[in-house]
Amino acid sequence: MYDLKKMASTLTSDTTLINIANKVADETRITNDDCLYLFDYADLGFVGTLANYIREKKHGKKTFFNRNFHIEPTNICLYTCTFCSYSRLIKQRTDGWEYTEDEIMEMVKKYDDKPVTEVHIVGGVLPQYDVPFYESLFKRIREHRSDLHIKALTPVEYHYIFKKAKISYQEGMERMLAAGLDSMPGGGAEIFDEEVRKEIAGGKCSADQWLDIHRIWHKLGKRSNATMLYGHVETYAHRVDHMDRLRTLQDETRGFQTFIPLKFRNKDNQMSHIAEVSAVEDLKNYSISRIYLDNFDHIKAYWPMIGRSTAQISLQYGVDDMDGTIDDTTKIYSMAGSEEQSPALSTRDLAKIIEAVGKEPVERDTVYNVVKDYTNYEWGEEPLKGYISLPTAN
Ligand code: V47
Ligand code: SF4
Repeated sequence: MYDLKKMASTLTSDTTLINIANKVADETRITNDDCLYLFDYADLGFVGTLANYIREKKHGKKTFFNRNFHIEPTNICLYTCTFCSYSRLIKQRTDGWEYTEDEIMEMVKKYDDKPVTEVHIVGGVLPQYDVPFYESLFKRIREHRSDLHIKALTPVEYHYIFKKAKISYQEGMERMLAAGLDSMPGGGAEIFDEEVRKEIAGGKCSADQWLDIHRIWHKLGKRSNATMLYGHVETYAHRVDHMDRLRTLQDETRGFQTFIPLKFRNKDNQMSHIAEVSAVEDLKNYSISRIYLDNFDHIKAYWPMIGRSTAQISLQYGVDDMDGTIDDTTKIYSMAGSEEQSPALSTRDLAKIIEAVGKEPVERDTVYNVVKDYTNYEWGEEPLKGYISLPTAN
């Protein structure tokens, strides 16, 4: 590794920033005040240098991705989060979809001959999608394809369905585990600050409830992810507070695998009047989260939301994971205005995107076991048979 302390002093004469760089070099945790100072005063070059140093120390040039597909059981939702472009309210039910268990199983079966390792299930909240529904669905998926990792639902859904079933979070998560749930995705976290949460995600589970459900799940020996929706009405202090609550829980349980910053996209929602933040802000945010969350192994750039180009650049700014091939199976971001309208990348294309910035592509499973290391892989001329379809060329 290079000498970060020396490098930092060539980048800035600000003693607070130099002290933060020294902490990173010495593997000393930065404080909330340090974090806020980085947001307020550091430039992209500075935070990027620190973040890439940490990223290379943890993972070298390895960049992870997986092969997955999404199922969104419904886009109709009882809640009315102001940032959500995806949900159709009950009133506009004709615009929406509500898949039955059999229809969802048909979607799963479409992947029977594909080498996917994960199904990611998340959607709106409606009464018919309750504890018995999900227990039965998870059991059927497990029976149908035992090697497919089920990453499903967030505390938003769990809080709702457990309350409806009048069972505790503990009993509920134990039942989900018994039915075949393998891990939890990171959604529904938004911003933990109570005031902001009330403004943008009123009515759904609180920050404490979100954290409690993850805590219980981790204590059952299982893993999950965490997200942060940024770039809307929150301040930098709110972002620091959000990451502080995650870092604190992670100290207790070590159950989080990946932190996924989600950039607010402003198409067709109640916050469309708010301009989206710049790519520089996105890269700063990735970098600072890499620096602050010293107890998280991975930082993910979710390319269907941020776009493949920014995701590619983010690999120099602390990010070591690009999520998956997706196969055009999620609508959440195309409906919110992402440049990725039909998100699908073949394994080969994901690998090429990663290699183009000098990194090494590694296919992982959901819990970061290496499925295949594609470093220096000979792809040949033709797309590989059986791989998920190639996207449009750039
Ligand atoms: O919680 C909704 C976000 C999340 C918008 O764990 C929006 O591997 C931006 O959590 N602009 C759901 N974001 C998606 C999610 C996720 C995605 C990929 C991987 C994983 C993982 C988790 O999407 C919601 C919300 O924060 N979202 N609307 C919007 N307009
Ligand atoms: Fe419903 Fe989730 Fe959209 Fe909120 S973000 S309205 S909980 S689908």
